Amino acid sequence: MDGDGGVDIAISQWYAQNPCIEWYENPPPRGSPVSDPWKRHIIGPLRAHDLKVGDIDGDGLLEIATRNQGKNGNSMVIWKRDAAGSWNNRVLQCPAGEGLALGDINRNGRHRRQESSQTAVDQRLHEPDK
Ligand SMILES: [Ca+2]
Ligand SMILES: [Ca+2]
Repeated sequence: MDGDGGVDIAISQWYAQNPCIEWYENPPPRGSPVSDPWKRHIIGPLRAHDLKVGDIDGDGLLEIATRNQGKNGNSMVIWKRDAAGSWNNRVLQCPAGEGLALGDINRNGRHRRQESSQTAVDQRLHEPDK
């Protein structure tokens, strides 16, 4: 998440009163992942059942794609960090359901979000935001 070579962890709080998306900074290369503290960073105030991290727009920086579940899973949220380090998001509508995957499905060198839905037979592909 911070480009320092240490693999970080992104999660969503689910049961908190004010759920949010957050990431935890892996101590390496300055420390140990098992004995040093992981710094917590807040991304934004939305709950997500599904979460994937990838370079969706091909600019070399990681974005986050999230989705809720069931009838609340009728939208995906794309999170992108700006030059100042703040995370901005965009909500995209999709069929209700759950599941989320990233992949370069049309082989253009960039990830595309692929949603899967337990209630929809079809799967839809969405172009990444530019
Ligand atoms: Ca890191
Ligand atoms: Ca990117």
